[in-house]
Order: sequence, then structure tokens, then C-alpha cells
Amino acid sequence: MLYEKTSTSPVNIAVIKYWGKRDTELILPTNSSISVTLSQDQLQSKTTIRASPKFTKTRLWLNNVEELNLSNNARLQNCLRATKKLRKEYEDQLSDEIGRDNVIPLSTYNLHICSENNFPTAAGLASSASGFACLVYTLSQLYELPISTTELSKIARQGSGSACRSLFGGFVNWQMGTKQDGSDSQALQIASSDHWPELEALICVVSDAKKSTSSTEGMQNTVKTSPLLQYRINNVVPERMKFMTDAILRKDFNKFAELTMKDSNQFHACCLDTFPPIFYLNDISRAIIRVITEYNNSTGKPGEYKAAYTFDAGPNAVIYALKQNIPDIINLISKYFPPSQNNLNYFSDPYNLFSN
Ligand code: 2P0
Repeated sequence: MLYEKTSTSPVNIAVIKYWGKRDTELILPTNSSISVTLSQDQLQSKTTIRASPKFTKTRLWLNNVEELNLSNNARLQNCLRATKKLRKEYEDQLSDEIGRDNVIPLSTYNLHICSENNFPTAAGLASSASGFACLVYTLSQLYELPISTTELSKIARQGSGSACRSLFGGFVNWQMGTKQDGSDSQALQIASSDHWPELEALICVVSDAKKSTSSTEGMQNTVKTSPLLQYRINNVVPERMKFMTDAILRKDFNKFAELTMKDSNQFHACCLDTFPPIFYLNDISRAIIRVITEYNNSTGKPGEYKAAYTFDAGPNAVIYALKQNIPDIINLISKYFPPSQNNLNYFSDPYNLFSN
């Protein structure tokens, strides 16, 4: 007997950034964060999982070629163990109701997992977020787990912190929580994707090369060495979380844009404040910041914005803007960064709900 499930998961791009862990095993962050989940048209992970009593061991292939060594991958093991445990509890509950012989003992079967991204992996485009969200979501479907998405987010978080946010569509808050066991470090939806359909994201792929400093390693060096990060955690993020939530709920693009750009700037300032420093932005990234700043200045009204840039752990830009301004922005970007000269690709991606 063979049991199989396939699902897809979207990427999310943070507007209040996660950077730093207080517990590296449970993946508990040093601050809460907020993200927007993009539609799955352009960037998505797809995972197929098969379970069979005939499989002699659990195996995982990434992007159809590379078989991962699972024995030294603690994060994957944690996700597999946690979902398997829930499946076992569910099987016990079902056994009481319908008899053990009528329950498929999926929790005892080995798995074959195929996971692929339709975009560059580990290039600062949130591939670990969509990848782990997809793994955990597909497991929950295969195992028919009777749990909420927020409960599931606590398992996805243990694969990759930002993955907990990709389980929801729309606008998502990853609450850092305060408990040591991580039981309150979870994702919650602030608003669904149809709340603000005019908001779109333009993704500018400056480079699809694998980043030189991984997020996992980089953020812990920042925790150890950056006084600016401590200031950010204590004095900046708590207030920004409130203002950003409010801006999203009120669909206030000016406030949303201002906070998004300031938070991206401060995250990269923390990278620069790390010792030795971490450089994720390159010359093209900085030029994009200048073009968007000039574009915003062209309104002539301080505090009014037509576009907001944000950068994650890589040089690629994500530009949030209202739908009516996207053609202008594409014109600007293609004027200043002709694809043939800069090797910069871009595409527009209205965020959308990840139906689950
Ligand atoms: C974020 N990033 O909030 C921030 C902004 C990158 C910059 O989440 O170690 O891959 O797997 O928990 O989730 C990237 O960090 O790190 C990230 P781990 P993750 O989106």
C-alpha cells in the first residue's frame, strides 16, 4: 500500500524583519515579525510525500537531484518527529473509536519526500520559508492531523523560523512568545489576502547566486556582537509591530511603506553592525533604494509614498506598491536597470491567499 500527498506553499516577505534567535534548537526569535505572503504564481515550493510499509528508510530529494542526508539534519528530524507524534496520538484516538484494525498505522511507515522550488534556492528569496512550510503542511495532510494552522506553525517554525509565516496567506504576525518551551511562539493571520487586493509586490532578482552568509549563521553572529540589534529588539520592534498591524488593518499605504523601508534599513544596519560585518546588499540593491527614494520624493509631499523597498538576506529587492503605480515602477526599473546590462530580472506578483 502506498499513501501520497502533494501540496504547494508560497514565499513570504517580511515587512518587520526576524533576525536573531533566543533559542537556536527550538527556533525562538528575539523579536516578533510581520510578513506578507506572496501569490504562488511566481515563487512556490512543491512537496510530494509518499508513505509505505515497504520503504526501508525515510529519504528526501531536493529539486529533483540532490538527496539530503537526513541523519545530520536536526531541523528536518524535528519536523518529522513532531508530526509523527501527532499522527500516533491521532491513531490511538481513532483506535478507541473504530478499532485498531481499521486504522492505517502511517506513523510507523517510512517516507519518501520530494521537494522542489520553482525559483533559486538559498538566494535570499525565502526558499527555506516556503520549503519547510510545504513539508510540514503536506505531512499534516498525509497524516490527516486534526490541528489548527497556528498549531502547525509551531512545528514549521522548528524547520526554519520564517516558515511558520508561510502557512497563512495575506498578512501574518509571528509572535515571538515568552515561554521557554516555545508553546506560544506561533503565527497568526492579521488579515487575509482579500483584505487589501490593491497591494502588489514587484520582485527584482538582482542575483540568484547562493548567499555567502546563511541567515542561520549570520543572525547568531549579529546576536553575539551587535549592540544595535539589542536596541532594535528592546526599543524599536515592539512599537513597530503595533503600528504596522494598524497600518495593514487600515490599509494605510503611506504608513505601511514608511515602516517597511525603515525596518529593512535597520535590519541591514544590524548586519553592518555585526562583527565582522555581513553585507547582503550590493551596488544594484543600493541603486534601487535611491531610485525608489527619488520616485517617492517626486510626489513633493513629505510622508506620502508610492513604493516601498525591502531586502532580505540577499541583494534582491521586493518593492511593495499599490496596483496603479506598478506600471510606473516597472518603467523606472527597466529604464535604470536594463536587463541586458544588469542581468536584473523582475516580475510583478500580487500577494494572494495560500488556500489550506
Ligand atoms: C525574515 N529573514 O523575517 C528575515 C529577514 C531574512 C531577513 O527569516 O535560521 O531562513 O531558518 O530560522 O527563517 C531568514 O531566516 O532563518 C529570515 P532560520 P530563516 O524573513
